[in-house]
Amino acid sequence: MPMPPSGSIVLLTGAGISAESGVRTFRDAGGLWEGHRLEEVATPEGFAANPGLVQTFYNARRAQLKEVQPNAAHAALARLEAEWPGRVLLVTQNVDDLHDRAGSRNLIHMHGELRKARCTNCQTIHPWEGALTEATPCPRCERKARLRPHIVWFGEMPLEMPRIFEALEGADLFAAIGTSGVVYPAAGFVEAVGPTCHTVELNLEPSAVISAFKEHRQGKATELVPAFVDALLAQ
Ligand code: BV8
Repeated sequence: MPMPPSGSIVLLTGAGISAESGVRTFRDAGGLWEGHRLEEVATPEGFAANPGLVQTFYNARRAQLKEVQPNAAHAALARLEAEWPGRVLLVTQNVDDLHDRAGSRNLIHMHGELRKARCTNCQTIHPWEGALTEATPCPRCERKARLRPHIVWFGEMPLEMPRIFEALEGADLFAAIGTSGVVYPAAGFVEAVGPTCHTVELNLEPSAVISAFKEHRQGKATELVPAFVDALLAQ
């Protein structure tokens, strides 16, 4: 892999890295999550129309986090961050906490996190483990019916975009892992790196943007990612 020995690495992960931990991917559900259409459960309009349905949908996914564990791919990326002499930034589209639990620290959840709630009255973001209901008061401003999942829905601006694009511009290596390349702006990140940056896609299937990558490796994340990290750390 052509890159300087302490170069800057930017990683992008999607649902595919958590698939082998038992977290359903977005595409496997065929765009239907637990039988719900995207528009119903992952848009601000859906939340406004039926907040109870959306809170129940996210409460179930938040509860599932207690039943799943990080896998060897999550662990390998945490090891890369700990042992690589240069900068490593991990940007994840995933709202699960598996990268956090695997030990990744320089981590951006660009689509938000299941284990956080945001008050639409005072904008405070709270760590949140249990269920959210319309009756739950905001711990800070005490207003009821104003807490929502701290999740970026379709039509909403993903988080920390300036920081992500700054890292992409200076990257010597960009790797996209387990993402279908359908959802923007994440799918466009590979186009935002400089001309000398090496780009590689690691995926079970070719993504929608595979042609934009200089290299691609096909297989399961728990096999590809540890080998990818071993090769980087051995150079
Ligand atoms: C925005 C939180 C602008 C919710 C999510 C038309 C064209 C282009 C773009 C658009 C368009 N119409 C609308 C848009 C914009 C829209 C978009 O891209 N829509 C798509 C559907 C066309 N994007 C947005 O709305 C974004 N915001 O654009 O804002 C703006 C500008 C100004 C001001 C305000 C706003 C916001 C997008 C964020 C939406 N929220 N998540 C939740 O999770 O509940 S996105 C959702 O899709 C998931 O979070 C998921 O992370 C994400 C992407 O999916 P993937 O992670 O890639 O997962 P997927 O299942 O698709 O693929 C899995 C992959 O893993 C596959 O490739 C598979 O092969 C692989 N795999 C499976 N198993 C394994 C594996 N790989 C390795 N090993 C395995 N074992």
